[in-house]
Amino acid sequence: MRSMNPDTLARPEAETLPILIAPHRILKAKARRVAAADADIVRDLIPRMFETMYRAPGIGLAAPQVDVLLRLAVIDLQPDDKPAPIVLINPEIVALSKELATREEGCLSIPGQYAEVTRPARVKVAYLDREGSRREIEACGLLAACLQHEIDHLDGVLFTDHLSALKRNMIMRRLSKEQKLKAEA
Ligand code: K1U
Ligand code: ZN
Repeated sequence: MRSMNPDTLARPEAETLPILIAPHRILKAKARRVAAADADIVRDLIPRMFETMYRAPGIGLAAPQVDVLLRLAVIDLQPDDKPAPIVLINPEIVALSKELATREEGCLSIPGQYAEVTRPARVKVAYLDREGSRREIEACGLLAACLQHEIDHLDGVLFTDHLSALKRNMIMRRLSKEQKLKAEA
């Protein structure tokens, strides 16, 4: 077996996984915590999630988006085009700033749709890394938004849930139309 690329945590031979598209009941479900008994599944899933995210392309991916209801997510913002992979197992938000920030978000489960989302500007997250070591990360900017977006996925929350019903319905109608056209093509 070829080894894992230590830079990206992807494996060249890792198969990509199909990404669930909203509306889908799995995307609205709460994922369960990763337990010691899940070690083999998680070890196999991580490179496939990175490969799926890099190929999409995206900067994050949560396990429920690939039909796995576990509290696991991967992120890579690739600052300066250099890999900076983060594996989050059982992530928990331990602090959120009162200050808010608004930025445009997309979602691999809501392809082609973007909207301005307002969230706490800074976040502190506790999690286990892929070796099972306890870690904390403090973030602002895009990483803070991405951490909150991925943790939302683990609780069945989509970025559209942060919008008004009017904007949410508009995005979901547009997505449905575009998906139908894509299926017909
Ligand atoms: O979880 C997801 O659906 C992935 C999502 C993460 C995210 C994006 C923006 C703000 C918060 C969270 C995406 O990666 S959407 C695609 C995207 O943002 C992107 C794609 C290519 C290059 C750069 C960004
Ligand atoms: Zn998303």
